[in-house]
Amino acid sequence: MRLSKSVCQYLLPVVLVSGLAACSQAPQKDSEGETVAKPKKQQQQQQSQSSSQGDKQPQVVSYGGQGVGNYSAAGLSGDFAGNAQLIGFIENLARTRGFDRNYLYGVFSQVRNRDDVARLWANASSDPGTPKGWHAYRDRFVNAANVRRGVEFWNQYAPHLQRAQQQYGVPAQYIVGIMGVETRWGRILGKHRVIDALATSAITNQRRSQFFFEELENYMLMTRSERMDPLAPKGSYAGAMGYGQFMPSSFHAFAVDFNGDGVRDLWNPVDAIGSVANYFAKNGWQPGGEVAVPAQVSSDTYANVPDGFKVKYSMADLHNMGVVPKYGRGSGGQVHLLALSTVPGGYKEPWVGYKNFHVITRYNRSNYYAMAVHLLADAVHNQTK
Ligand SMILES: [Ca+2]
Repeated sequence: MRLSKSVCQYLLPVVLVSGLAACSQAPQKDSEGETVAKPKKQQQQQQSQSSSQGDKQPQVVSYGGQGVGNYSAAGLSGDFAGNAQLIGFIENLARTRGFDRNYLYGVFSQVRNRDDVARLWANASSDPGTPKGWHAYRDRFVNAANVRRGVEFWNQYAPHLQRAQQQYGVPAQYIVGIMGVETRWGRILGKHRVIDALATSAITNQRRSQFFFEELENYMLMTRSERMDPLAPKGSYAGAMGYGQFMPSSFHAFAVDFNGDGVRDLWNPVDAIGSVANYFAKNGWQPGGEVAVPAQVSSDTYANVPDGFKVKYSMADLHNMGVVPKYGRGSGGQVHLLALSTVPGGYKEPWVGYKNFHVITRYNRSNYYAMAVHLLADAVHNQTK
C-alpha cells in the first residue's frame, strides 16, 4: 500500500485521489482521468526502474530487533538545526510518548533535508498525469517477466502464503499480486531513508505537514517497538516501507509478526505476507468471493454511465444496461461496473467488480491499480496450479 488513505486524502486536493495503506505510487491519472491518489511519483520511479533492473534479485534486508542505536545530543543540529517545527515535534514526542529527549535530538540531528524528496513532491503535485490507457498501464505490471518472478516468490514462500490464506481468508495470489505491483517482490524497496523522507515531507510540504508529522511520530514509535535504528530503514520518497509499501500509520494498524521472531519487520517477506493479508482482511475481504469478472455487453450503454470503484450498482441495474458477468454467480449485493479505456478515447473493456475489488482499492484508490493486482494475481496463480 502505499500511502494510506489519509495521505491520499491529503493529496486529493492537490491532484487527486487515492490513498492507500501504503502509498507507493506517484500521482498519476487513472483511466477516468481522475488522478490516482497516493503519493505516487514512486510508481513512475518503479516503472522505470523495473524495466532497467532486469533480473535484479529481491533485496534481503532486516531492520527489526537490531537495536535503536546510540544517539544523544543536547539540541538539534544538522540540516534542520533551529527548525521550530521539528523542535516542537521532538519536544512533544518526548513529553507525550516517553522518548528520551537527548536521544531524539541525537537522531534528528542526523536527519537530512532531502532536496530530491521535495522535488519529487513538487513534480507529483504539478504533474497533470499522462494517461495512456488501461492496456499501457496493465502491461507494465502484468507481463511475462513479472509472472515468472511472482511464481518464484510463490514457490519460495508457499508455506507462509498458505498459512496467511488460511488465517486471514485472503487467497495467496492476491498477497503475491500486491507485492508484485508494489515492489516487484522486494526488488524496488525505495532508496530514501524513511526518516529523511518523512521529515523532509513534513517540513517542506506545508500542505501535508500535519499528515507527515503524524507519520513521522508513527515511524518513531515503530522503530522503538520493533527495535530498529531509526536512521537505517529505506523506503519510498513518501516514506512507504517494505515489501508491501506500508506507511507507518498502516504499520500500526495492520502489521503482524508472521514469522514469529518477536518483531514486525515489513522488510521481512514473511512478516509482509501476513501484514498484507491482515490489511485486506481488516478492510473487509470476503473469503471465497470474486474480485472481478469480464462482462458480456449487449449495448454500449455501459460505456456512457458512471463507473469505477466509487459507483455501486445492483446486478439488476447491470442487467438493465445489458451487462452480464461472463462467468460466476454474480452477487446479491452491490457491484461495480468497470469500463476501462483500452487506449485514450478508445474501446472500453467491460468488467463487473465485486466487494473484493473494492477492498483492493483500499490499498490504492485506483481502478487500474486494483485490476492490475487482480490480473497479475490471476496470471501467477494459473502458473502455480
Ligand atoms: Ca517477524
